Formats: sequence, C-alpha cells, structure tokens
Amino acid sequence: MKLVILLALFGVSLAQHNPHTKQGRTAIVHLFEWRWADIAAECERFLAPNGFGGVQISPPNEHIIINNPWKPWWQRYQPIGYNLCSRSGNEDELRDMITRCNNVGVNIYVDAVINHMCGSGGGVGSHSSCGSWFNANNKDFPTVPFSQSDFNDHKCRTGSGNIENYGDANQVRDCRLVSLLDLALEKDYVRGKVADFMNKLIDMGVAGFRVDAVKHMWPGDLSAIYGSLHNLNTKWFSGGSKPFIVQEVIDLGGEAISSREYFNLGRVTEFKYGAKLGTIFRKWDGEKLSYTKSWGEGWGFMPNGNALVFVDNHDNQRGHGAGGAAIVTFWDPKLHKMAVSYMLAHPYGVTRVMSSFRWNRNIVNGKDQNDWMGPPSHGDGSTKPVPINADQTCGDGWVCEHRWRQIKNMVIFRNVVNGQPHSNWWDNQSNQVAFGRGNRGFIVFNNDDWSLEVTLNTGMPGGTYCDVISGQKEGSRCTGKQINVGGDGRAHFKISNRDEDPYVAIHADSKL
Ligand code: QV4
Ligand code: CA
Repeated sequence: MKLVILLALFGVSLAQHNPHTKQGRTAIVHLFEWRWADIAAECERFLAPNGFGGVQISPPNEHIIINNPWKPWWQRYQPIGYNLCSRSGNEDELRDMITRCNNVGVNIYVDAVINHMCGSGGGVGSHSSCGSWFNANNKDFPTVPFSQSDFNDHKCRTGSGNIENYGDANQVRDCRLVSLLDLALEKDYVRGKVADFMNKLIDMGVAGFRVDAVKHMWPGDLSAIYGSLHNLNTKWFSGGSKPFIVQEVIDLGGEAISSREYFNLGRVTEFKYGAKLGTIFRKWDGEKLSYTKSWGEGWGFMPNGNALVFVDNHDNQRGHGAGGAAIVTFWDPKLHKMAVSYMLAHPYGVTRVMSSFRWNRNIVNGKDQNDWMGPPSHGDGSTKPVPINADQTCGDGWVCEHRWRQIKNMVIFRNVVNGQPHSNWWDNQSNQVAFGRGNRGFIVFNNDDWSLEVTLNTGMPGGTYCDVISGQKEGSRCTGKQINVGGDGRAHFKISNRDEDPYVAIHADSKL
C-alpha cells in the first residue's frame, strides 16, 4: 500500500516536469506581450512549420492599468482578478488562440501570477483590463472575490510590510514583494480560487504554466494547488496528462530559499545558466568557452530533469530580476545568436527562446531609465499587431528573435538531434569549441579574436552538409557554407573571427 502511494506521488510529480510537446519538438518560445490574435497566426504560419513545441504567453488574467509610467509592461504582473481579458485580448480571442495553436501541435503555457494581487498603492476604481472595480487600500477585489482576510499581512513581521531581507525565508514568503498585496495561499478558499482559474485554462486546452514569483510561496501551498489541477484536455493530450509546471525561482546561491525546495513540484528556472553563458560569451571574469566541456550539472546547475533554461528573460533583458549586465540579449545580436545556439545544441534542460519588443533603452549609471516601457502601442495604449515583412522578419518594433534564421534553424537542429548524447568534444583551450550530438548533428564555435582552421571528427555519416547558420538547405541547394564530411566522419572547418556569425552547424536533415 505504502509503495503504491509512493509510486503515485512520484508519478504525479514527475509528470509535471514533462512539457508534453508534440512530434519530437523540443523548444518553447516566450512571445512576450504579443496579442492572442497574433500568436494564433504565428502558430499556424511559423511556429508549427518550423518545429517549435510551445509558446509561453503573457499573463491572460485581468490586471491593473497604470498610466504613470504610461502602461508599463509590468502592469500585467499586478492582477485584479481572474477574468480573462488583458492587454493581449479577451477571452474569445484567448480561446481561439489556444484552439488554433493546439490544432497545429503547438502548446500554450500560461504565465500564472498567483502570489499576489496589485501593489498596495494601486488605488480605488475600475482602472483594470476588464473594467472591474477594486480597492487596493482595503484589499478588496470583488470580482474574485478576495478581501482583507485573504491576504498575508497578519503573518508578515517586517516594519514596512514588504520583504526587507532575502536571508529570512519567512518574510520572503509572507511579506509583500515590492508592495504587491500578498495572498494567503494557506487558506483553502484562496487556493480554491487560484485552482479554479488555472483549471479553467487547462480545460480550454493549455498545456501548463510558468508560475510567477514561486520563491515567494510555500512549497506546501503550491503542492496543494497543483494537486487540485485537472488533467490536460483529452481533445489534444493523452488521457492522464498532468499540466507542465515551470516555477520561477531566482537562485544564484547565497539566499535562504533554494530552487531545490521546489524540484518535486515541477521544473524550475535555472537562472545560473544565462548568467554564466553570458559571462562566457562576453569573455568576462576570465571565462572561456573551452571551460564549458562539462556544461550543465558539471557547472553546479540543478539536475537536468528539473531545469528550464534560457539565455535571457523578460526581466533580466532590461535589468529586472537577476543576472545583471552579463546577460546577452538581442541588443548584442552576434553574441545573442551564438549563446542561444549553444543552448539549443546542448542537451541540458528544457529550452526557452526569448522573443522581445524593442524599447528606447537609455542606460544611465548602469540603470535603464526606460526599463518600464511596454510593447509597441497605439496612442490609446492598445498593443500593436505584429506585422511580418517580406523577408520574414517582424516590423513595428517587434524583434522576433525566434524568426532570426540562425535561431530558427537551431530550434530545428535541437529537434533533429533529440535524444542523442553530447559527443566528439573539441576545444583549443580558449574560445574555440565543437561538439556533436551522436551521429545526428555537429556545431563549431569561434569566439576567439583569431581564425579557426581545424579538421575534426564529427561523428556524422559521410556526405556534403549545408551549414544552417550562414544559410540553409532549400530544396536540393544550400544558401550557406557547405561542409564535406568524409567516410571517416572527419571534416575540415574554417571560421574567420570576422564572419558575421562565427560558427557553423550541420545536422542530419541539412545533408545535401
Ligand atoms: C515600488 C517600490 C516598492 C514600494 C512600492 C510602493 O519598488 O518598494 O513599496 O513601489 O507602491 C512594479 C514597480 C515597482 C513597484 C511595484 C508595486 O517596478 O517599483 O514597487 O510595481 O507598485 C514585475 C517587475 C516589477 C514590478 C512588478 C509588478 O519586474 O518591477 O513592480 O512586475 O508590476 C524578484 C522575485 C521574482 C521577480 C523579480 C523581478 O523573486 O519573482 O524580482 N520576477 C517575477 C516576474 C516579474 C514580476 C514579478 C515577479 C512580480 O518575472 O516580471 O515583476 O509579479 O527576484
Ligand atoms: Ca507570498
């Protein structure tokens, strides 16, 4: 009996680590602040044809509207209730997007903000995305409803009521994160409201959640909430599938709370990954690419089966959250393409690609004065659609890193090499490295200030391959460099440090 219960618990928790991606697809893209209508179209016209497994969407629930500063992106991290109208669209548009993406095999993962409601200074009125009235002064959110006793203030022991010391686990969980009204998730009533919200989305067809601010919630409370979630909708997922759970915990070490506390509940964001990879590609702190021979758990990252990895996210690409100046973003396109490609080529973790919007970056003394700026918008603050240019890039300030040829092709590479071991490592003891994935793919990086010229064992079957970085295979021709692999698996590589993209990648499906 005990064994059965143990196995059941084990099975349940492991299931929440599975992203349920379809057809061997392996990468997720965060379409930050995109409208539901644009995501639906993107699933059909681009993500499905290019093998993307899923989309992380911005919070779909009712949120505060802030006019000073002017409709910042972070207003969506201040919930007013669980009605499904947001800056990205209304409930019908959300449902249409989920349906259309699922119908082409692209999963939807919802950013769930369940630790708190809006900030204590959020005011009184109907300035929310669905127009519901609320009173932040009295902690009154009638649309849920939540009132005074559904919040944690009585448990918080700091003078300000805010988190003052991250070394104290109690205040990190029971006090307010930057004044955000902290929900009493120990109460069955509050847990029930949160679970109802998540279950409604599951029934609509989402595949899982990125849970916001998990460090600020007790593992026991989360376990109770996750435990009451429905299985995924059998219209698109096999019976008994549990929602995928990615928990946002920033753990760079040295705090009272560690990611480990949440491993059994679902995957956890590995923030060390992007911070280190950025430092390595920037060649800061004496780091070298050759040191990444043991990349992954060998670098002290969490166990592979627990990790969700990314080069940058919506916070640290603009100086919020963790990682600082080392993080490489689209503002450094050459390094960004290399770092994202390294991540996609490497077997560690479930991978997430960032897709951003441009803003008027203005860094003064290390701080971006415009880190609040929301997505490309019309004069009334409504979000602009994402126009697609003739060359497949995006217009109107949408960066669409996921559409950059090099990144898109590495998402395909990751699918092609899925399940193959990390193999045939080579390095020059500096910043030139190469590795393969069994006999299905091989990648070579030159991040030194001089040329690379070397013959390497690729582990690939003999033949001519098209490099998917400088170009790609189109029909039977190659628009980029060609790499000849001999019958012995060896190939000659020459990469100038002055190349636009000083790296080369080939895989089984890029064979000519
Ligand atoms: C400010 C002061 C407070 C003060 C308050 C008074 O900072 O000290 O008490 O005014 O009213 C915004 C403002 C912030 C403001 C707050 C409340 O930036 O200055 O407080 O609103 O009005 C995003 C943004 C935050 C933003 C928040 C809510 O990053 O700047 O706060 O949304 O709109 C930690 C956490 C981690 C978190 C990370 C950023 O452990 O969980 O910080 N990451 C997630 C999300 C992130 C989001 C939140 C959590 C909160 O990824 O995007 O914060 O939902 O490391
Ligand atoms: Ca909390």
